Amino acid sequence: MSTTRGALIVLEGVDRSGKTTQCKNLVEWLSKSGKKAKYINFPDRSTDCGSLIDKFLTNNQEFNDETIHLLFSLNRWESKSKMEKLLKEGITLVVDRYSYSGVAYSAAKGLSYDWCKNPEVGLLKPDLVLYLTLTCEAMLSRKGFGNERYENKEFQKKVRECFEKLYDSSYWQNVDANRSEMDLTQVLAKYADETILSMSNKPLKLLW
Ligand code: FDM
Repeated sequence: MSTTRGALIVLEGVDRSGKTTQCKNLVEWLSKSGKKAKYINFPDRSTDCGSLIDKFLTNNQEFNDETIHLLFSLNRWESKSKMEKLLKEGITLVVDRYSYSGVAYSAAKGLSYDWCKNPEVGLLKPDLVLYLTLTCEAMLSRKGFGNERYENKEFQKKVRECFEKLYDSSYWQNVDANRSEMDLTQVLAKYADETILSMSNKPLKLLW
């Protein structure tokens, strides 16, 4: 008996756009409506590679731009088989950041888009990217940035521009995050539901 597959749904957006809260709300909403769904996030700081990334983000270790880029990519590669298995078991994955953060944050530091995309080629391609948009003013009015690397407004503006260059209307959906938490979850859930239904019998695709 063949099982219909789960959908690969990625949430992206600049810092403070509410991605993590929304990913968790979405998993809860999907589970309550009888669908199998799981939260996954990148970087996954629980692996050896993830612990190096954590040291870098918390300013306890330095890497040059290329090296940290490849570590972020490796961190996705080490999850690929597990993700594929879960999707084939019919579990929808709601992923907090993915290759798009990888490219946008490194390109914002000046690396070329093509170079940044290359190590991502062959990873699972999301069925849907929900890109949470916020105006600069709304981003700056939200609770302050923390102490991790990249958490400053000038850099975040550059990251936003880089994300916008990655936009692909064939599987991206921009969603205005400047609304109440529950309203936003409802909007995302509608897109997620449509994708789960339409992708259930389609083969998984690969980036890029
Ligand atoms: N980040 C995240 C990257 O620079 N590249 C990547 O591939 C990924 C997945 O790491 F500043 C950056 C983005 C953010 C930080 O923060 C991770 P959170 O708070 O754990 O999402």
